Amino acid sequence: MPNKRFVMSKPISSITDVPTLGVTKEDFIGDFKRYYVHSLGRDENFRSSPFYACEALSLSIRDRLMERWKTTYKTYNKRDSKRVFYLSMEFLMGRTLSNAMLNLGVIDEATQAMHDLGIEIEELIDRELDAGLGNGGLGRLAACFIDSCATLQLPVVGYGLRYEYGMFTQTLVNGEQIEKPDHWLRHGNVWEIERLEYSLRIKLGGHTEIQTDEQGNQRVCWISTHDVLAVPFDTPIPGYQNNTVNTLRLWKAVATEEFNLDEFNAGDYAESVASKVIAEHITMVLYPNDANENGKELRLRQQYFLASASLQDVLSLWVRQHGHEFDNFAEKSCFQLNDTHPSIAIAELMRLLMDMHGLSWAKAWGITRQTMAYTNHTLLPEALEKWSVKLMQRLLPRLMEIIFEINACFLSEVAAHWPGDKAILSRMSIIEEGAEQQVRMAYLAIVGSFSVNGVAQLHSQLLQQGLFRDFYALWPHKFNNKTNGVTPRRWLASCNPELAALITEAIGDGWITHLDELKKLEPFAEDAEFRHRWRVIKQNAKLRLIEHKKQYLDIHLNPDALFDIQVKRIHEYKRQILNVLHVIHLYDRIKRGDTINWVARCVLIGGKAAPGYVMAKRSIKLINNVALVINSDPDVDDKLALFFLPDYRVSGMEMICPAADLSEQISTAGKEASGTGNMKLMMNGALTIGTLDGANIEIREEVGDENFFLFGLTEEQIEARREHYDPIAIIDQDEDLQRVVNLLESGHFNQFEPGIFDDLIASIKSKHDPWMTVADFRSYIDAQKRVEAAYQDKDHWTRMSILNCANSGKFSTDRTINDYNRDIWKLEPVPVPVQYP
Ligand code: B1N
Repeated sequence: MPNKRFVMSKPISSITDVPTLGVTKEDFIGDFKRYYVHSLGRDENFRSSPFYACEALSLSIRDRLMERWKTTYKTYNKRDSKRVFYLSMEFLMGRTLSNAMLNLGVIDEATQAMHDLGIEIEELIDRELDAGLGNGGLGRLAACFIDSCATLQLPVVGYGLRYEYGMFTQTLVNGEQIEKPDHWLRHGNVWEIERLEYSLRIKLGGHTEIQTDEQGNQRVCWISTHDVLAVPFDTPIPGYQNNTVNTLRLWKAVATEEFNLDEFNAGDYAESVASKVIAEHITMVLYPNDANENGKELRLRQQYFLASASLQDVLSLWVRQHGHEFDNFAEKSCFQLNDTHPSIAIAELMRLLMDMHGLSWAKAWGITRQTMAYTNHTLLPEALEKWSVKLMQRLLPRLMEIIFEINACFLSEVAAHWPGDKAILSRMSIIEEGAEQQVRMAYLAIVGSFSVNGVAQLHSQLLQQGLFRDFYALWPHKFNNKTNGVTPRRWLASCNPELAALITEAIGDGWITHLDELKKLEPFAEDAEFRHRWRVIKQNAKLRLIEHKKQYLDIHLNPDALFDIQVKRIHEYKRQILNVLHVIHLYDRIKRGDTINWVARCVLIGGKAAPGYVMAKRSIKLINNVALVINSDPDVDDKLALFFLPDYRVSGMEMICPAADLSEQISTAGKEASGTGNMKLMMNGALTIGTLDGANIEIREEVGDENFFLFGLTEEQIEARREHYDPIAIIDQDEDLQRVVNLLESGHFNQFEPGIFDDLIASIKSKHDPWMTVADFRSYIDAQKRVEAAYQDKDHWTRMSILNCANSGKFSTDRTINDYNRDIWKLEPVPVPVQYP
C-alpha cells in the first residue's frame, strides 16, 4: 500500500477558477439526476452504477458544449472563414470527459456536485474507455492538434474514420503479448452525434467510360461501381475556455439500401446480406501497424473511403454556400494530409472537380496544387506506402487514370528541368517500374501539394537531403519543418493537477495557453521550499502509479527509487533492447557486489507490438523474462526492479507522465522522426536520456546540455560506421557488454524455454543490424552512470527537473499550430461570441 500521508486527493481548483458562465454545482446535480433517473432509467441509488453515473455526468457536460458548438459553426459560416481540413486515418483521442470539463472550466462545480451525491468523480473519470483510434504518435498528434486549433480559435475540421474496433487491447500470457479486440463502442458513445442527413455515396470497383451529353460535351464516367455509404459521426472539440467548439467528423461505412439488389432479387438472400457485411467491413478495424505498411486491399479501401467522403463533404458545403463557382475555393480551403495515408485525396479532388463539377484539368490541377499540404512522419523505407497499380485499377479505376495523367504532366516538368537525364525520370516517377508497377504515394503527395513538411528539424533536414532530395532540388520552396508538440491541457493541466496547481501558484495560470510562460519557473529552481514541494508531488505521483498498477506490479516498489520510463510502440529502431541490456548490466553489477553508492531504480517499459512483428513481440517476452528473474532475486532486493506495463495507451500515459524521473529516448539517430512522448515527459519534469534523434535534439537545445543526458552516435556517424560495423569486435572489447551478452546467451533468462531469444541476440550481433544497438552500448551505460550521480544529489536533480518543465514551452502544439498557420494555412482566428447557459 502506498504511504497515505503522501496521497492527497487531487486539488483541482486553482487552475480552473475562471468564469464558468454561471453553471453551478446545483445545475449539475439537477441535470445529473434527470439523466440518471429519467433518460437512463436507473433508480436513485447513484452509487450503485458508476457506469451510468459516468454516462449521466458526461451527458450533463455535453449539454454545455451543444450551444457553443452550433454557434461556432454558424460564426464560421457567417464570416465565410477560410478553413482547414485535417485528414487523418488516426485520431487517438483517449478519454473525453475530464478534458471537456477542464476546457469548459467546470471541474470544481462537477466535482462538488458528484461529491454531494456521494460519488468520487475520479471513479467516474476512470470508467471511460479510451477512444483508441490510432497506433501511437501520429494519431495522438492529430488529437493534440485539434485541441490546439480549437484553443487558438482556428476554423479547423478533423476528418477521420470511425473504427468499430480501435487499437487492440494488450494482455500478457506467460510474458507474451496477446491481442484482444477493442470493441470500444459496445456501450455506445455519448460524445458522438450521428448525422445521417449528411451521408454520402462512395464508389468502388467498376470501370470508366467516355460519355457524351446532350450538348455534345464529353465526360469520363465511372460506372458499374459497388457503392458504400459514408455516414458522419461528429464529436465536439472544445477550445480551452474560449467558447469555440470545433468538429471532429468520423466516417462510418454502411451498405447502401439497394446493395446487391440483383442478388437479392435472384433469390440469393444470403449472398446479398453477406455483401452488406463486406461493405461495412471498411470501417470495422484500425490497422495496428505503426510504421510498417502491408499493402492490404482493405486498407486502400479505408484510405479512399476517408478521402472521398471528406472531400465530397467539403465540396457540397462549398456548393451550398458559394454555388458551382470554384474560383475562390483554394483561397478559402486547405487540406492537411497526415502522412500519405489519405493522399489519394489528391487524385480524388481532381476527379470530383472535373467529373462531378465540370472543371477543366488545368483548373482542377491549379486548385489541387494550391489546397493540398502533406506532412511526412517517417524516413523508414518499410513505412513508405506503395500501392500496386493493378489493385488500384481494379478498385479505383478512375483514380488510377488520373494518377497516370498527373505523372505524365509531372515527368514533362522534370524533363524540362533536367533535359536528357533519363535516370532522374525513373527515380522521380510516381509510378515505380518493376516486376509489378507500384504507385509511390509519397511522390504523389509531393507533386500534388504546395507544402511538404517533416516533424522535427533533423527529420525535415534528412527528408531534404535524403529521401526527397530530387524533389527538394526541383521545388525547394515547398519544403519546411514543423516541429511536433503536445497539448499542455491534457499533458500537464489535466494529467498532473498537483504540479499544475504548484506552477500556477508560482507563476499564474497563463502557461495553460502560453506555455512559454513556464520559463518564469526558472528562478524557483533555486528555491529550496519550492523544490521540496516539487519533489513531494513527484513522490505522490509515483505512489499513485504504484497503487493504480498494483494488480500487475505485485511486489514491493520503492517510491524513492529513480523511476526510469520507456513507453512507446515496440520497434527495433526504438531499441527497447538497449534498455534491457542496461538493466541486465545493473543486475550483473548487483550480483558481483559492485553496489557502492547504489541508486535504487525502477525501470518501467510499456508499449504494443504490431501483431505480425515477430522481433517486437519477442522483445516483450525478453523484458518480461528478465523482469521475472530480477524481481524474484533476493540479492536484488529493492535496488532494482523491472516491469512491463501492459496495455499502454493514452489514459495510461496520463498516469505515467507525472511519475517519471527519467525519460528514455534511445532510438538509433536518424530513425525517430520526432517523438512526442519525450515532450510529455519533459513537461512533467522528467529528465531525458537520449540520442541526437528527432525532437530530442530540440529538447536538449531548449533545456541545455547540462540538464540532458546525451549519448550515442550521431546520424552522420551511424551512416559512416555502417559499412565496417563489427558488433562482435565491440563486444569482445567491452567486458561489461561481454558479461551481459554471455548472461543472455547462457539461457539465464529462459531456462525452460531454450533458444527463444536466439534471433534477438543474433540480430544485435549481426554486422547488418540496421539499428546498431551494440555500437551505442558503452556510451549509454556511461550516460546512465551520470544519471545515477545526478540523482544522488536530490536537490540538484530537482533543480534539473524544474528546469526541464520550465523549458518545455516550445513543445506545446499551440506553438506547432501557430507555425502551421503562419506558414501553410494562413487562417484568421475567429472568436466565438459568449453563450449563456
Ligand atoms: O509519427 C509521430 C512521430 O513523433 C514519430 O517519430 C513517428 O514515428 C510517428 C504508418 C505511422 N510515423 N509513421 C507513423 C503510423 C501509422 C501507420 O499506419 C506509419 N507514425 C509515425 C508524429 O509525428
